[in-house]
Amino acid sequence: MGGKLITVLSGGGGGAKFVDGLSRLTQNFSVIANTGDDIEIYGLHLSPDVDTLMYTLSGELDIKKGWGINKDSFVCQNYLKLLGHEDWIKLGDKDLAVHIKRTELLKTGKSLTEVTSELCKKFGINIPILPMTDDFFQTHIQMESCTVHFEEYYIKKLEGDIKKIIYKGKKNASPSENFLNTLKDSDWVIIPPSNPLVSIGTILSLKSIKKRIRKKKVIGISPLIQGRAVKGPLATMMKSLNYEVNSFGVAKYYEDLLDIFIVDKIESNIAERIKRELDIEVLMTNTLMNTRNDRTRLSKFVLNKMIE
Ligand code: GDP
Ligand code: FO1
Repeated sequence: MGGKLITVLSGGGGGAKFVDGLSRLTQNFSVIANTGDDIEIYGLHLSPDVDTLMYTLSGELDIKKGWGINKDSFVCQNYLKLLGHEDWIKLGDKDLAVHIKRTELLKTGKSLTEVTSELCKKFGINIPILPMTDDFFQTHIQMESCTVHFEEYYIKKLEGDIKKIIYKGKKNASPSENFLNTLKDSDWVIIPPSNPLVSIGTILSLKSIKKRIRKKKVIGISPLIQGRAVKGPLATMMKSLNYEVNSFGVAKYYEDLLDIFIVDKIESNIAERIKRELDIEVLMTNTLMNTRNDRTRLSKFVLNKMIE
């Protein structure tokens, strides 16, 4: 790999766990964070995937929930509820402080990239977490009877078929400068087991990004194991949108980008099919990241393949 950087595209769940493992083996990478989940709540700018990455890498994450800060309290949120505020999205007191600080810094005219970098410094994180864009971008989910922000769909666990994913802002949003620079300096791009439709697809929807990534070596890891998501609505979403709900469907989604795809070791049939029908090199290993060891082991597996 020499001194070359690695670019990792990431959502907040599977992506953050993988990045955590990778950070224990190398510091030579940057993380591009999906900002399609960004939303304004109580006038504050939330950047859920940036925050999950930040809390994970700093060891502050509430691991049990998979989001928010460990041992946080909800005094402010509970009081807001008493005052009649909607509380479908739970904001812990410490978490709120982060959103207040972010919003305040953004109001001074700083970009989301600059603000994220400042926050990361406070959290003692050396790995660059780079928002995919500094421009307005929100992922919305169109359902039969309504269209909602992805956060609302995700947190309220809304049921029913989804009709369309809307990348709001896509036309006017540019990839951040740091994203483009990091990509330029990278030989390899890693697509960890994140949601292809609303975490990675969001990043890939930005102008020129797919074209730039095609010039790199790309290694991806399936977020589905035996057709099931480890967490979250991916399987339901894929079914609604008529994708095959398994690792083959994910490989097909990334078909024009992938050089190597990693599927779980219990998926040998699917692995064969991906090789045969999509002509992508497929590797098999345990892809479930339950423990810190799992995370490092999977990252090592990926790094070893890059060194070969
Ligand atoms: P989100 O922003 O919270 O949705 O997180 P990501 O987009 O980064 O990741 C969500 C996806 O990661 C889901 O589809 C999960 O199935 C997948 N995922 C989470 N943990 C694991 C894991 O340990 N192994 C694998 N293979 N996939 C995982
Ligand atoms: N996830 C939940 O399931 N329930 C919540 O109330 C919730 C609040 C929340 C607040 C701030 C934040 O940064 C993330 C939060 N999350 C919550 C997680 C978030 O919905 C997910 O990370 C999604 O963005 C999926 O990627």
